[in-house]
Amino acid sequence: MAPSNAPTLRYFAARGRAQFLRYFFRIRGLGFTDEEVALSADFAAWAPIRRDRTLSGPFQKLPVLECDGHLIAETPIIAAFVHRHFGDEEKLSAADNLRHAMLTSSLFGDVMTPVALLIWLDAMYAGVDLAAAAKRTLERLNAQMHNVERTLIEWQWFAHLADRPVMVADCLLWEELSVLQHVFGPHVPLGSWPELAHFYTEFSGRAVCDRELLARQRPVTGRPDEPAAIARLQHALSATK
Ligand SMILES: N[C@@H](CCC(=O)N[C@@H](CS)C(=O)NCC(=O)O)C(=O)O
Repeated sequence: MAPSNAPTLRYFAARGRAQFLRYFFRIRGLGFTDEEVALSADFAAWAPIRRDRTLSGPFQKLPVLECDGHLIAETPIIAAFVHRHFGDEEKLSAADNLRHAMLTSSLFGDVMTPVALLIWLDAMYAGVDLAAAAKRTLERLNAQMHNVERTLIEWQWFAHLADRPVMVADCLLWEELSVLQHVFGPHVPLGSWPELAHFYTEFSGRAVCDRELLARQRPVTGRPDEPAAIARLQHALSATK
């Protein structure tokens, strides 16, 4: 189903909870307005938008998606809406739609969220043991990605990728694999997830994703001076070896 109007994606100038949607719209050639709210330590650009619930949505947070008269908040709900609205739900069986929903839910809750929390951790909790937190988070992420890989093999996700268009869940999986490498650098055990590593390098949307990453070099989160925070995390992980 083709939407009548191009949607507007409103989010911070960060990868965060919206980058996978940027990939999806671009890979599928769907016009959209990528409305970025500038990041700064005092969130000056965000304050007036936050106050205006016609822009910031019911919970005054981003992302929101404006599409065909709807103002949709909450990342998982936006992902489900996009999957349905742009015709992908009807291309899949009921079982496969459930699988796509399960994968996106797990990637939001078990990968995207802990990575963002870790990036912010020492800014939020002064004196926190960053090395211990980074090590434990990475262990849990590693276990999670093993489970994701095993399950996607069982679901024959990779075997059937070429039989359908790139969908929201693929874009989210690619983005989380990219973020894990960006944040954990040499510590991320990509090689121990061979099927995920293969998906990452061979993804048919990869050139578009790479172009988007190069065109706008956004941080993962709005944490001030995120590169230094990521360097501290990687240094802490090296020191715990
Ligand atoms: N449950 C929401 C969380 C959204 C959220 O926390 N967004 C953050 C940016 S990633 C935000 O808008 N922060 C600004 C604020 O809370 O004022 C979702 O899944 O979309």
